[in-house]
Amino acid sequence: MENRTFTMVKPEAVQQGNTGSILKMIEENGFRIVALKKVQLTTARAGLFYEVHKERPFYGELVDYMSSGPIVAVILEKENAVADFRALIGATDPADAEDGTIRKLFAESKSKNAVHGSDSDENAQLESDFHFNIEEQF
Ligand code: IDP
Ligand code: MG
Repeated sequence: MENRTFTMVKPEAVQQGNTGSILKMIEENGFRIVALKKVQLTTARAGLFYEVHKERPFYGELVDYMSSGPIVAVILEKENAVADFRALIGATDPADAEDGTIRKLFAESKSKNAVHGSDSDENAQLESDFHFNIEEQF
């Protein structure tokens, strides 16, 4: 799955009505939507998704936040998808994100930072499988 990545539009961006603008930017930057759904994670599912961060001090806050409202989960396809998508979203903290990036434009804070982006091909595959079965991918 080297040409795919996984993203979520996070609860605050969905709630603020930014889903469409964010998806438009993603498509305009050459990513093809392979799968897409709006879903609210339970705290248990959010905890599982972010299990790699469970020792980090912000884990509890992150799990509460990510289960606080619906998210939009998306699988994306493009050559060099993981790295190109990380470049498009910008740094974790919008204060450090470059102008024109999704987080610079839409994020509220380091925790409420509008979008998720997979950090490796391996995690893109795991995260995509977490949210979608094969019949939901086109
Ligand atoms: P990333 O989303 O840019 O890959 P990670 O370090 O993987 O950043 O962190 C996962 C998510 O955890 C971030 O997107 C953000 O929502 C949240 N987060 C990261 N660092 C902090 C922090 O210092 N305080 C609160 N939340 C954080
Ligand atoms: Mg990460």
